[in-house]
Amino acid sequence: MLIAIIMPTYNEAANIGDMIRVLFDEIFPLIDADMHLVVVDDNSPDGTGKIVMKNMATNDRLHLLQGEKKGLGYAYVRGFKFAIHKLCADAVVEMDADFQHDPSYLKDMAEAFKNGADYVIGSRFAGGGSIPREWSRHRKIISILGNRFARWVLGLSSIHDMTTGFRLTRVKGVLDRIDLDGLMALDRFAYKVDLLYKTLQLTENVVEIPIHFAPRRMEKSKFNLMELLITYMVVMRLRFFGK
Ligand SMILES: Nc1nc2c(ncn2[C@@H]2O[C@H](COP(=O)(O)OP(=O)(O)OP(=O)(O)O)[C@@H](O)[C@H]2O)c(=O)[nH]1
Ligand SMILES: [Mg+2]
Repeated sequence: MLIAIIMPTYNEAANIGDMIRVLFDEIFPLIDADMHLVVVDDNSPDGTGKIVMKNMATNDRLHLLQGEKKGLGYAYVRGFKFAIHKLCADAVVEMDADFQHDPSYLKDMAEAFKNGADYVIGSRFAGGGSIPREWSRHRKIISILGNRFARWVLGLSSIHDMTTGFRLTRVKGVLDRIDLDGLMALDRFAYKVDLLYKTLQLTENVVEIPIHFAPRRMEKSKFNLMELLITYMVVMRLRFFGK
């Protein structure tokens, strides 16, 4: 069983070295699967790619895809395709590089997949999950209400987190049936809602794992109000056009 973690990076030089070390030295040995990490770097000017390359010299389960900066969804699609066609992965994981997604949840996610789940959602809003206490009140309200709005509009009350960036997806019969290039808003964070919606049309075999979403460890956030606005537009388009 091969699980590929797809990790997009843009200017994450302060995080990526630690992340590679924690994953390969501490987390992957605890998981009963062939674990690979695919870093999808958009030619970060801070040298993120160079750090990955240095580590690749001694690690054949670490991969780097570099390209021009087209946005988060495009980076993920490049990573998914590599995992599906080059690594023949059984599952892929979407995960951030800034330690907001605690790598220790990977063990539970892999376990749920092994037990038959097609889709494992790291959920900040399921009972027991949380968003960072350090976030401003403004950002907390946007996150909570935006998520509730999307759930309500799309009638997906059984799923508690519509925009989480931490998810495992089975390849066979699920991810390989989705037209990845046709997803909406691939240049934005909002592709996540469309991908979630399309994945849920293919399977009901879904497990939500409550996660504590930590504050970003280092470097700057790439999230902004435009991401939010486009997410609303994707939600409305899915509601009224279904695609
Ligand atoms: N390759 C690539 N990676 C990106 C791009 N935008 C963001 N990322 C990465 O995607 C992940 C999520 O971005 P963040 O800036 O952490 O967004 P966020 O978690 O919503 O915001 P914070 O809570 O403030 O960190 C990080 O690993 C980023 O480096 C992009 O355009 N291209
Ligand atoms: Mg982040």
